[in-house]
Amino acid sequence: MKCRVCRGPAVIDLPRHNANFCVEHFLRLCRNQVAKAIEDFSMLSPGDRVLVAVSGGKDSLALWDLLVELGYRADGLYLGLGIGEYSDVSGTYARAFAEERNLTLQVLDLRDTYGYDVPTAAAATRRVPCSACGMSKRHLFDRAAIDGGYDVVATGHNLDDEAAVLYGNTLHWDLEHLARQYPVLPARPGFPKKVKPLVRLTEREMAAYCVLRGIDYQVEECPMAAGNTHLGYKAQLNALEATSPGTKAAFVLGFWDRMSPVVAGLRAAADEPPDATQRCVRCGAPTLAEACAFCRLVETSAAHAPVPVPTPRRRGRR
Ligand code: Q46
Ligand code: ZN
Ligand code: ZN
Repeated sequence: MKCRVCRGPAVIDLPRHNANFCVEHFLRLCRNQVAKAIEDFSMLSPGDRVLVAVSGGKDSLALWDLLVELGYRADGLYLGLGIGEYSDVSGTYARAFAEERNLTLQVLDLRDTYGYDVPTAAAATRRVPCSACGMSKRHLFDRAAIDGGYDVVATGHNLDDEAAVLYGNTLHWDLEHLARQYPVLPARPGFPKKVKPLVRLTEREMAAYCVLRGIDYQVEECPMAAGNTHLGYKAQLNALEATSPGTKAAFVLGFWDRMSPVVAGLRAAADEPPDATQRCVRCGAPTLAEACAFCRLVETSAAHAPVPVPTPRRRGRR
């Protein structure tokens, strides 16, 4: 197996590019794919201060590494979600990554700061854990970015994540979410700009990137993700990709290239703040109610007795 670029020994085959790559040229391909996504979607400007949403998994740590490699000023924020051993180990990897590279990592723990964790919030609200978790993450990353004077929040959503979401949105013809599915969300009053620079790279490529860059990361899946419909969509898309390499990239990148002009009007409407002048009486975030959804979640969850975490499912490094 030879590298397409230098004909040296290759370490990875990428069927969707119909090519193999050595370490140096695979890492360069990853940097180029991120740079292209940033340029194509006007995600970042050279002097931007970037806040990376760090989970301790392969995608967010690879993203942080790639942004620093590309010369961006990027700090990290790790949220302790209180999902038992899974969160403890994830936090250890995030801290180690930052310490080894002398990067700035803020750490915020839901239980220590707000008196709840994700399993307890799920029980208190009687909704799936990802609902309370996602709302907490969105609110706290937004707030940290605004308070810290960051220009943009970067998240590690990759091509597989976007393909699974697009697949679900398309199966249900969910026009509102199709309109919102875009790798850049502009800043608006009370909310920072948000970008997804890994949208041209797959999960497998991000795992390989971490291994080749010596980045240790949390390989376990979140124990609260069991039954998540997106995992099923990913499996189906992987089956399509195996028989027809490039399907996922064509699906997602083609959507943004060809469907975005069609849904642009819907997206502009979705990006409009409901009422930029109305603010949460507790935290000051934009909201339609007296207290924002996050502050109401905190109130409900902190009053609930702590709920234990399910045992994590084991899986190997991909
Ligand atoms: S951490 Fe949170 Fe994910 Fe776990 S509870 Fe769901 S949303 S699956 S990225
Ligand atoms: Zn090479
Ligand atoms: Zn609030």
